[in-house]
Amino acid sequence: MKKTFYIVLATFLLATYSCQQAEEENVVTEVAPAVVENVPVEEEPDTTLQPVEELILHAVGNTLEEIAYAEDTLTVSSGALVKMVLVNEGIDMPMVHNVVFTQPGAYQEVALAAEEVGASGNYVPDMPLVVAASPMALPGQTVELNFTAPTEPGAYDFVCTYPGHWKLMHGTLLVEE
Ligand SMILES: [Cu+2]
Repeated sequence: MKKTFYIVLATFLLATYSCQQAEEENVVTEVAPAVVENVPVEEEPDTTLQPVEELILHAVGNTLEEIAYAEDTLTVSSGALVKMVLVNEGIDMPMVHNVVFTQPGAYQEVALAAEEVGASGNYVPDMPLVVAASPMALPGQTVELNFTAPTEPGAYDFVCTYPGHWKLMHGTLLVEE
């Protein structure tokens, strides 16, 4: 009778031990997939795969009759990260220039709205027609502008929004697929 009790007890203990072992195994198998799931998170920053394109634009001329952009057409790929540099080669005031990219055909409307905004608003109107705008470059200054090119291909405009400059200073931003 006692022997039977010990056998039952031994079987019970063994069963309990096996159960604990199974639970421990379960814990291990639960941890393993979590580690695997973490791997793609580390590989996630794919923004580095977005193409970066560099543009340079020169503002030239030293009288209000001569002012112009040296380049009348700039080309970028749709959706590209654009690193843009505007070099103001003017020497005297008021050869103050910026570059504002606008929706197709909108450069004049944006430039006239910019005159209303004035110096306190940096001559950049807050309107959907504006795609991106650089700071003002004083004579001899170089300014930078980083922006994302429109995803919709087309012939966009760019313009200097310093008062009166838009008539002579505008061009085309070709956004290609
Ligand atoms: Cu200008």
